Formats: sequence, structure tokens, C-alpha cells
Amino acid sequence: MTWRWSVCVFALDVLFCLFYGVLTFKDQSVSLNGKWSLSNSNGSLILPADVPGCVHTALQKRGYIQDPYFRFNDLSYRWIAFDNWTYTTTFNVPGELKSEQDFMSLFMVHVFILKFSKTICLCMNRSRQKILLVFDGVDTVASVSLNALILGGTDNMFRRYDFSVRELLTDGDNVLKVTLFSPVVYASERSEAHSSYTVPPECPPDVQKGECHVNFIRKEQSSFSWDWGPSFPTMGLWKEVRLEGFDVIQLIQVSPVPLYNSSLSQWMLQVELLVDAVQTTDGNITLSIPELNSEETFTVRFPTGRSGISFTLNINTSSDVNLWWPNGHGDRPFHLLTISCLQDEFMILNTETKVYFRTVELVQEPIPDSTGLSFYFRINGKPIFLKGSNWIPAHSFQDRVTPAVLRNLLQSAVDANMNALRVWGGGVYEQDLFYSICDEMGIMVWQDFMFACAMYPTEDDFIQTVREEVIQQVQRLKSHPSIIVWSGNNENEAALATNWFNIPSSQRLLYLKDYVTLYVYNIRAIVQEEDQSRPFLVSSPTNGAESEQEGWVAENPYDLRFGDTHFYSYTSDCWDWTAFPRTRFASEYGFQSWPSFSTLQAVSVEEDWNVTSHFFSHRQHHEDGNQQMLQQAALHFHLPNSTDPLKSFTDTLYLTQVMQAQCVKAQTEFYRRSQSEIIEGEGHTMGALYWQLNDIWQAPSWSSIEFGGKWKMLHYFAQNFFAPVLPVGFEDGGTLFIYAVSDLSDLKLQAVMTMYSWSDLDPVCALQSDPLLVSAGSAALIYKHNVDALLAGCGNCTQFTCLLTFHLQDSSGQQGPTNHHFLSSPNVADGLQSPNITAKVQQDEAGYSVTLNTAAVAPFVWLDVGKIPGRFSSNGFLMVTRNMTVSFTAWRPTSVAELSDSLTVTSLGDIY
Ligand code: BMA
Repeated sequence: MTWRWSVCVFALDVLFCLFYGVLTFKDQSVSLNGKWSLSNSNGSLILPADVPGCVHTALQKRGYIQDPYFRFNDLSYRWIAFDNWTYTTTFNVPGELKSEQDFMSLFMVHVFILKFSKTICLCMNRSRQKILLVFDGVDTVASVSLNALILGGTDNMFRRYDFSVRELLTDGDNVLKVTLFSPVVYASERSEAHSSYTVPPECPPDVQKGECHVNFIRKEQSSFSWDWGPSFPTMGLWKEVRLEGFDVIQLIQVSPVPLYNSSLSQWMLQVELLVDAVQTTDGNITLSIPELNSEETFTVRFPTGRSGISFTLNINTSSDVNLWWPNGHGDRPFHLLTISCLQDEFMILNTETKVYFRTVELVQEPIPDSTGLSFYFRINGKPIFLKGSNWIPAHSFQDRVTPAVLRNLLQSAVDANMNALRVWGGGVYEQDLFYSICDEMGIMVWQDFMFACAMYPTEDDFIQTVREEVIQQVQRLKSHPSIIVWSGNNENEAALATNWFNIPSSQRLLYLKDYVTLYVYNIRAIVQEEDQSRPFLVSSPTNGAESEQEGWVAENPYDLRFGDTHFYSYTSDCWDWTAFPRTRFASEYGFQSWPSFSTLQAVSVEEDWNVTSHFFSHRQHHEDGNQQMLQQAALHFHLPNSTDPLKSFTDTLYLTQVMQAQCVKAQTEFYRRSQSEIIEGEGHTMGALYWQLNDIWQAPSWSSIEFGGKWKMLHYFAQNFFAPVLPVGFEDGGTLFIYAVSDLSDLKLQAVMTMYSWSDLDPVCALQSDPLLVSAGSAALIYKHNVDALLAGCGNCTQFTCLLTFHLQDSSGQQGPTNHHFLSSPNVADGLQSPNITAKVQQDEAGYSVTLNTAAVAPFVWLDVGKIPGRFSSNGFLMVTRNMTVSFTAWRPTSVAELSDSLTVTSLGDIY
């Protein structure tokens, strides 16, 4: 450094110090992401591999394997997860982690001038006082070594691991190795070692083609296969790897959690700081939210090593706290919190973070006319009906879940009027971005802990690793307002209560004890200690408070008078609403369908495009799933009968989507209209989360969005059946009922009904109900009429020749979507024709649009542009007008010509 330059820098520094009055110590973080080397156990395969990443994607990228999702490759590549794999990288300790000599001498002069002599020695050392090697996520069982010295092991994909490495780093090359053990072999060894009793299920059903004993390894449970997903037991460094150096103290996590004291009408902000201090460090910490005129300074002592310290900032009662609201109920403003810590006049910590204020209560209290308890969420004091779905991992290989994939799926949820998603317990705790987007979009998250459909062991080391997992995940996630409830597991209370695994009654207590140990004494205890701002449920489904009364496993966790329920019935007629459970909260229900042809085409060849092909049954992981779909469809539709095998195949795919959309619509509408009623002690339904939002691969499943983001017909239906204002029509004992559902403010609504005959586009007759005041957050009966009388009063209509459309309106016009009610099933309808729909694609400033023209009433009109990603403004609709225009939002550049070439239009009448 030249003397002129030194003088310059020195002058600038002095100015800086005078200006700020402090010197700041900065942590240094150096990424070790990027290209590593990967090898298998006998060294026959050595290849470059990306970190973050996993073995499968590395092998695919280098051409050692094809697309793992292609055809039967899930079976062909089973060997990968039976081998052990080593990731290696060589690095030099980067300059940032060393204290530069020139800078140091200059700095010492500053320090001298400013009389902070004690820091001189601190800064003379060549490297940072503490250097950590941090793995944000290791999948899963591994041994980590640095320069041939073993640093330690990992056994839990859901934990961050760090190792103190300052003394082990050398000046030259440093070699870091992570050897991953086969998760399949590990799980099986752990199961064998658990000799006193089995921990079921031992293996998944054969139809899932998966691996065994996944409950013995803390890893994504569905990675060993599921009833909608393949078996790809991944291995890898699935999150960031880095070196972090610091001289005084390092901030690992800041978690601000607002709490509201209603008796004092006062907000308090609990701020937890997770830090690592090189040595015992005293300081003065200031928390401040300038927008809310709230600031406090605390004297603090950070003990040596890692510690979590909590502070409470009382929010000035005269300030205006802006509240976070779920989608459809208001905005999502935040306030900025600044945190700084001074030691003498050195700034040893300085950060800024968003704080969202909202309260959440899970209300379980006696309700009139029922022997049970309510079960609903109150956000900022307002009862809110949860509308949404269940989230599963978006890919078998988590490194493929890009920000764009997450954003697209979550945007699709919001675009379908959802306000909630349940992050299901057989997947992963999602990445930070997922929750930040949910915060932004107002998606309430029901967050499961990652345990599903199984019993779990409770040996010490298993409990210990779970404890650390839970602590870390709660600390990481608790500042997100989107998360409104923690839930211990998926279906394990039900599995025990209804004895899924045929546990002999003599042994039941053993499993019950394990259950309570894991979810109540450990997970629940930790969550309640770490987070007082939201409720905790032990399982889903559960009877909630009633399950607790019954010793945490209720005799019948599906009791409709308590808690949430999961309900599946594939054999009963889904158009018959009387078969649906009038539950307090439907957290799972659903029906399967096949994805579209273009999605399947990406992973199959011509011989697979047949309902009798090996591929067609191979991709189905749910016992009898294909048959159940067709049987359910056959209750109301003729099955496709084309002699052209390809048409018969694509028609079948289409019809399964029609069936699914119609079934989930019927069930969801039933739940929404049941929100204000108690019938025989049941009702007050306050949530409808269907199973499942997204797909992990291209296969039949319960999802409403295909792998790749394409909306199934169900997702378009969800836009309507989750609309804030919705008319619901149904029949009961020969009477037609129309309910008006409103999530919004009080509305004075009228139902407007139009009868059509299947054979004619001109309406047969029109009717209106009297106006009714429908209060916000309720469902009310708005119209009721005997069906025969209605038909008799309407031309020559019979239940077979006519159908009804209806909507709601107030003085300002139509409110909510137009709905319809088929008075008979289409397979017995009289007059349903092939409508000869023509379509024209156009483009203007607003984008692409398709104008349709039909010659007849056309149900389930389906537009498909094949591989062109994007979505229509509406799809799968009933066409009762000659012309209709829908817009298409393309997710990549396209053209009128490309869209026109790709466009197909199918309606029910076209598949026969
Ligand atoms: C529920 C879920 C999942 C499953 C789905 C469909 O039990 O919790 O385990 O994929 O049903 O069977």
C-alpha cells in the first residue's frame, strides 16, 4: 500500500468513525458451494457434482443416467441409493477470513487514536478468532472430514450442522470430504438394531415400489416412495456449505415474534437472537422500530459459544400497528426492526429484519347444539375459513426446486383464491423462500413436523436428533406470520387409534408410550418453550383438545364433533353430498386424476400411451387407483369408447380430470356451505384443504397442479369453488337448495337462476330469489324449491333434459362466479351433443386470447396448448352461450401460430 493511499484510507476511516462514532466488526462468510468431486464407494464413478445438489442430479448432469423420471427409471436407478458416495472439495482459506496485514497496521493506528487498545491484540491475529464450517443441510447420514481429520457425523437431513475448524485449516490446500452412507442400508440396519419390537410399517405396499424402514432415518419420508411418488432415496449436500469467520460474535438467527396482550391492548415483540460468541461478551443491545416509535436498550452478556437470548420490546401503545392479513382479508404490511449491539463503542452486531404483526388463535370451545368443541382459526380476532390444499415436495430432488418453481406454485394457489396450505409431514420443512412468499401472498401455513403414516422409534439418539431438528426448525420459521399452527405428525394418532399396523392389543401400550414420548414430551414441549405465539396440535387428523383429554390418542380421531378430519372414499358416489363428513375442519380429502398428455409425453414413449400399458399401471402407486378413477367416472359419465387407441387414452386422461374436478367441487362446496350450520351436533366447518396441491413427478395423483405447473381441471374449478362469494346448489329429498357463501363483508344478495335444456343454447326460463342479507363469514340458505315443481314450471323440462345455472347478485351486479347444477348425470342426460366448438387464437396489447364458438350446450370445455407453459383465465367450463373468450397467460414467449397449432378443445360430448 503506498503512503498516499494509506493516508487517504486513514482519513476516510477517521471521517467514517467520527460520523458513526463506532467501528463495526463484520463477520465473513465464504461460500463453498459450486463444483465438488463426487465418487462412489469403489471409485468406479468419479464425476464433478454441484453443491447444493444430490447424487442423482449429478449423475444425470454428467450423462451417467438418463432423466430419472423417464418411464421405469425409478426402478433402473435403485442401485444409486444402495451405494455410499463421497463429495470432496479442495479450497484455500480465502483472504476474507484472514486479517490483512496492511489493513491491520492502519487499523491499529485508528484503534490507538480512538483509545480502544483492547482490540489491538484481537486484530493482530492472522485469521478470524472463530471459523465455522457450516452445512445448512446434509442428506442424510454422513461422516465429515477436513484434511483427513474426522470432524463428526450427520444423521438428520432437517438439521444444520457446523464444525469449528479454525485450528484445522492450513495455508495451502484444504481437503473437505463428506462420505454419505446408503440411506436404505442405514434405515434397515437401524431397524434391525431395534430388536425388541418392530416399528411398523416395515415396508411400503408393493404398488409403491419403494424401500423399507424409512421411519428409522430423519429424512424426507416420501423419498422411499409414496402413494403419489417414486422412490428416490436421495443423498447429497442439499443446502449451502460455507465457512463463517468472526472475531467477537456471530448472529446465527434473529426471530422476532409479536405477542398481543389483549387485556392491556398492547403489542410486545419477543426478539430471540441466536448467537455464537468467541468469548463472554458484554454489550448494550438496542431494538428499534422507528415507524412505531418503539425503542429499548438492554444490557446483555453473551456467554462463550452458542446461546439464544430473548428480549421483549414493548410497542408504543399510541402507535399504529399495521396488521398482516390472509389472502382475501386485507393487506400484508410489515414494520422494520433494527437491532444493534455496542460493546464500548464498537458495533458488534447490526442487522435489520421485517416484522409482521398478527395474532392467531385456534378456538376449541363448546358450541350450542353440539356435544363437541369448535375447531377454527381466528386471525387478528376474526374467524377465518381456511380454503386451500396440501403441499408435498415439489421434486424428488430438492435442488431442482428453484425459486421460480416455488413462486409459480404459490401464485397458482393464490390465483385459485386459496388462503391456506398445509405443509404435509411426509415431505420436508420447506426452504425459507417458501415461507417468505407465503408471508407476502397471505397464505396461511399449517406446518406439520416431518413424521407421517408410521410409528417411530424413541431410542435416545433418535430423540436427540429430533429435538435438535425441532429446535432449529422452530427457531428458523417462527417469525413467519404465514405459519399459523404447528402439528406434530401426519395421521399417526389415527394409525395408532384405528390400528393400521395390526399391533396386538398386548403391545399397544408400548407404541402409545413411544407416541406420547416423541410428540408430546419432546416435540410439543420444545415447541411450547420456543414459540408461544401459535397453537400446537399433536397430529392431523386429531380431536385436538379432546384427544388430549383421552391421553393424546383419541378412541376415534375422526370424530366429527372435534378437531380436523381426513376423509377419503373412492367407492361411494362423490356427487352424493350426504356421504361427506360434516366435519369441523376438513384438512384432507380428495380424488385422483391423471395428468395431461403433454406432461406424460415428456417421460414416456408411444407404446405407453394406452390404459392397458405397463407404464399406465407402473406410474400408479395407489392400490386399485386406476380402476377407482374409472369406476367413479362411470357413475356419471360414459367411459371413452374410441377405437383409436391414442384418442381413447387422451380421452381417459381428460375424463379422470373431469371426474376429479367435479368430485372435489362437490365436497368443497359442501364444506363451505356447512360453515354456519350445526346439524345433529355436526357442522360449523371452518376449513377445506383438499389433498393435494402439487405433484412430485408425472403420474396419477390427487393433485390439482401437474408436475411442471400446468393446472388440472380441478385447479380451474378451485378458482370458482374457493371464490370469496359463492352460490352453492344441491338437492335434498327432491328439493333444490341454493346457499350463498360470503367471506367478505355483509352483502344483500339474490340468487339468479337460469334453466337450459341440453339440446338448446337458448335459456328455457329464468328465476330470482328474494334478496337476503348474508353476513360476512357465513353461509345462508337463499333459495329452496321442490325440483319437480321447478321443472314443471319451466317449459317442458325434465331432470334429464335440463340443467340449471345460477349466480348471486346485489345492487352493484353479479357477485362471485356462475355455478351450475346438473339435474341428472350426463350419462343419462337427454340431448347432450357433440358441440363442434371452433376456436380462434388472437393477440392484442392485453396478451393472447382464444375465442370459442359452440353449436350446442357443452359441459367441461377443456382448452389445452400441450407443452406451451401457461394458463387460461378459465377452463373446464360449461358453455351455454354461443361465444366465449378466455385469455391465455404464457409463461414463456410464444406466438399466435404456435398456440393455434398446439390448441385442442375437448368437451364431454367430444369423447364419444
Ligand atoms: C393421506 C395423506 C397422504 C396420502 C394421501 C392420499 O393419508 O396424508 O399420506 O398421500 O392421503 O392417500
